[in-house]
Amino acid sequence: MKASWVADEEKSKVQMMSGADMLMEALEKEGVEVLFGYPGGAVLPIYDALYKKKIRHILTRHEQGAIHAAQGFARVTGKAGVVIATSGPGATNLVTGIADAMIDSLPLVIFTGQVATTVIGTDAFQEADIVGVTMPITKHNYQVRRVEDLPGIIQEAFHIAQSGRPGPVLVDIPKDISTALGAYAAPKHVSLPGYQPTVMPNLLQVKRLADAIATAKKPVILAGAGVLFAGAEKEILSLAEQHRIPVANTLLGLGSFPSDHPLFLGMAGMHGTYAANIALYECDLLIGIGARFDDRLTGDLNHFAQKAAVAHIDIDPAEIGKNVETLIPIVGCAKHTVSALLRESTSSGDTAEWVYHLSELKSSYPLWYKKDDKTLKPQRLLEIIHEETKGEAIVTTDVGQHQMWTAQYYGFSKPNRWVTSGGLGTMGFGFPAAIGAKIGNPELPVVAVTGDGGFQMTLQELSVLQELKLPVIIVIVNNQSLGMVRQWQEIFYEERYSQSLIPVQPDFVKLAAAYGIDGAVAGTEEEARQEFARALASNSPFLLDCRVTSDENVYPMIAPGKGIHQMIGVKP
Ligand SMILES: Cc1ncc(C[n+]2csc(CCOP(=O)(O)OP(=O)(O)O)c2C)c(N)n1
Repeated sequence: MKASWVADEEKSKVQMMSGADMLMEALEKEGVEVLFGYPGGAVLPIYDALYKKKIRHILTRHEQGAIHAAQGFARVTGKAGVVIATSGPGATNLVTGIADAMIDSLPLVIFTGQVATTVIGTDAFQEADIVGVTMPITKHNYQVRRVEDLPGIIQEAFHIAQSGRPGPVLVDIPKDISTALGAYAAPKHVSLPGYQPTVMPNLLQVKRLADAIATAKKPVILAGAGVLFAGAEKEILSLAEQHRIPVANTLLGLGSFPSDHPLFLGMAGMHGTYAANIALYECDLLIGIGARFDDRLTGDLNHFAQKAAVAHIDIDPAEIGKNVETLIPIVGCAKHTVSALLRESTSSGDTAEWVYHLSELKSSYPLWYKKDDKTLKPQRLLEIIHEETKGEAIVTTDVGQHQMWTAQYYGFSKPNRWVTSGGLGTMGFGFPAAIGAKIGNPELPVVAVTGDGGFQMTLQELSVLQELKLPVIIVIVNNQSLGMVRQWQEIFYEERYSQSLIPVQPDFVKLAAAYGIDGAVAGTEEEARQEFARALASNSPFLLDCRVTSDENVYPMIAPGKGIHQMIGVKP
């Protein structure tokens, strides 16, 4: 075994290869099966090397489509999404997706072409300093200056993107590096002394948390996306059930806890449930797991968990204490940390009264909307989609009201089926993300819930659906407005609807038809159910234009600047 490995290494040491071929070799070594990208001058040698390879390449119709598709792929598979774009405009078209992946901790490896090293800094054709531009929005980035460095850099890039707190890593490859011949040596292992993410928790801190659990009367778990990245759903369920601790989710943490579980309070934050937000307000012990405590979750920090001892479990030490003062900081992976906690915490506090109080709040102040079976209510539409897919689908969204209604009404109960742009709030994300999600997980139905506004930001990717015949169902929640903007203008700007109403819309069904995609309009519950069922059964691309009531608002809501307990639109 050893001898053959040595022989391989010896052989590879003397092998001369172009930079582009080294890239292909490295991608194969990383087990990459699919790339999302768009060609251009600076990456021509890379695309030429790809031509000879079996790696699948999805040609999106815009680089933003490629990166959002890679994000959808990463979100449902847990593997790095891989993107290629050319220099200059190709690279800058990726910027929104890179920032989005950074804030939502999605593993991506992005290869950008660059002008030749001989002309860097001369404002050469299609030159943009993408390394400089993306410095603050990547977990790490590189510009390759020696062809021999490529295999090692690529190995590091995958390692950094996928380990610790995942994130996007960019590798900028000047054109002359892609064409240069170099001695290829397969890298052996990554050695980064300055980057050693802490996976195992400090057991003394775990013991402190176990002690706090043993005496807490009003504990609550806030489970974020870190739980999903770590695959710690079972451990969180055991922790909650063992100690009778209610659980709330962040927006991105949905799916990490069964939505029909009696201890589940729902999503917390700006459009969270009353029970979840009051739990975070009144609790005496808050256990945050893989969550960032961002402002959309906490509301005014002066009112957030003020009566609580805060324990924060996160793999990224920079998150702990960043927004919320933390009494018990635990750096570590959610799975290992909660496993250690389960071993350590043998006694529970008396939480019976607290659990009863919160379940009363849950049933007394549920999510609500005015029902009307003659029109199509957007909330009802999401319930119908849940019923028709039996809650099993992968659902992606854009940003706005439809995103919040999906989070509130779809009822996610399984991990890695919820794909949304949480931190950056990127309109145009949902549809291309659905393409990547379907490629990553072809077994499950994939539904892209989008707004009539957001869909028009990346609808060129209909061409990809057509070409690949990907059975993605696009559901446009068509309220003929930039709904979330309209809602804020209604509530906080005395109904001055400045640039948010869009009465003239394209005929979306005809638009889909132009791409050879079947579609339908739905204006009632009945039509929505029928057409959605038809779409699902067709196992083909489908666009459903849902004409929902246009003056609907997302409630409940924490008004900007208010505390988490000061919600509007709560109705018994
Ligand atoms: C790229 C981008 N531009 C602007 C915004 C600000 N914004 C947030 S929600 C929203 C309205 C979205 O409208 P639509 O896509 O129709 O969805 P709806 O809210 O109606 O469901 C806007 C403009 C954004 N989030 N992203």
